[in-house]
Amino acid sequence: QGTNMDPVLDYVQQHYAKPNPNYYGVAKGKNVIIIHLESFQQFLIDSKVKDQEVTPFLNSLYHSDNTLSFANFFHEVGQGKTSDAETMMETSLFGLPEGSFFTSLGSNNTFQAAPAILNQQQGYTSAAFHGNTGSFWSRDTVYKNMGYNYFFDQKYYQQTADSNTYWGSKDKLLFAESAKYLEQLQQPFYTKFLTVTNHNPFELAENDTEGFDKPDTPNTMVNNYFATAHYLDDSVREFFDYLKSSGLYDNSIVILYGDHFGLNAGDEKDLAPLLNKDPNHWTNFDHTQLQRVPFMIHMPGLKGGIQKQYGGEIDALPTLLHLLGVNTKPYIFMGNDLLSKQHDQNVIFRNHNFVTPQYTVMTNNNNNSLTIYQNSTGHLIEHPSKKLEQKMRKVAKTKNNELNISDTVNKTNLLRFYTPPNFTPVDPKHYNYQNQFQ
Ligand code: GP9
Ligand code: MN
Repeated sequence: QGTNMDPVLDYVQQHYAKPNPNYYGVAKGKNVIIIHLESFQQFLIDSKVKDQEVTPFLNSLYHSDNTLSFANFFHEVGQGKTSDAETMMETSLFGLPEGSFFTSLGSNNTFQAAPAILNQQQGYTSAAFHGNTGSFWSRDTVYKNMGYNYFFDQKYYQQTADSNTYWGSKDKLLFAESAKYLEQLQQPFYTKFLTVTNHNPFELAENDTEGFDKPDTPNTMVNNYFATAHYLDDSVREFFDYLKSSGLYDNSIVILYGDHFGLNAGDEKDLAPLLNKDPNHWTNFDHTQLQRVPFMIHMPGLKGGIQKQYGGEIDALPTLLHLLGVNTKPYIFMGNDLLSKQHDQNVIFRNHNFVTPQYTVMTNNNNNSLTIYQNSTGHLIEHPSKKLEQKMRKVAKTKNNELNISDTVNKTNLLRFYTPPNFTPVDPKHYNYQNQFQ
């Protein structure tokens, strides 16, 4: 066909990790509920401010025997922020080196995305719930290409004087008002709830965080971040209460993930004392450690526990599909199953820095040098051995190749030339998000 699919297929085949037999299919036929925790960083889990737990409910989920909790899971977004996280979570391809894949190409490209795969393989109905305007990040068109059956955007939620923050419906209202739509969905369903309240500048009315005493750092952004994270935590607790009382909890698997950092690099020195770190010795290593975000998989009866293996957003979809008993081999995915013995634990960021279970590595494009930190100590390795240096260069090469392959697929819309067996490309014309269930 004159396309560049061969190197892509080679990479995907080599990089495939076969499912862990202890987990393959354990969630087969369950409803899938994905909770997108806006700007939520892993350091919030188990953190305390003035003796108060910041996120008591998420902490309880993190430590639940029925939750697979990934302690070393990193966001991998670029400028496309939330939309990059969605790209990775739903397609296991990366966002672009510049800009947002959703807004620049997502409205026209062919996808192999979770909603379509699950619909065609296992009869799932899909829906996205988000309290911001539907056209933000071009979601109203991109979701059609992904095969989302329903998209409930801002116009499906009440708009009153105090129902919104700048980014849309407050999270508690989003969850509460989504129930009436959720209940009408054909099961099994694949759904995602995109929260917004914990978004920069983290502004929220005092009475929404009553009883929570913010930190008193000199940085308002830092102080507010803990308050909106606390609110988000409580909104998830309320949603779980609803899931349990409605009975949906018993036949659902819930995935929770943080999309990316909330506090910018410039705010980290003010955050440092709250993490018992010295702001005067804040390094690139420390900054990179803060790129951890939650990834939790919760289901009644699931054999959970805190997972130490390293991974990132690119790995979420193959992990989930294997739990649902879907063979991922036919699809063009860049990530691989976090639960597989063959899982690739090297995590690349969009700026080409990367982490391995042992090292955190900065790549300097100007002089092609590597700066290597030891994860166990946080120390810079001043004079790395030739052997270590070579090993890290090899990782850099492989992972950069992964980014390049993903970019080629997205930038040249390669999936239009490659239809996996038993997959029908999505026709966006079949989807319409006006007047759903009203
Ligand atoms: C907007 C929300 C925020 O709808 O998803 O996106 P972000 O600014 O985090 O990319
Ligand atoms: Mn975001």
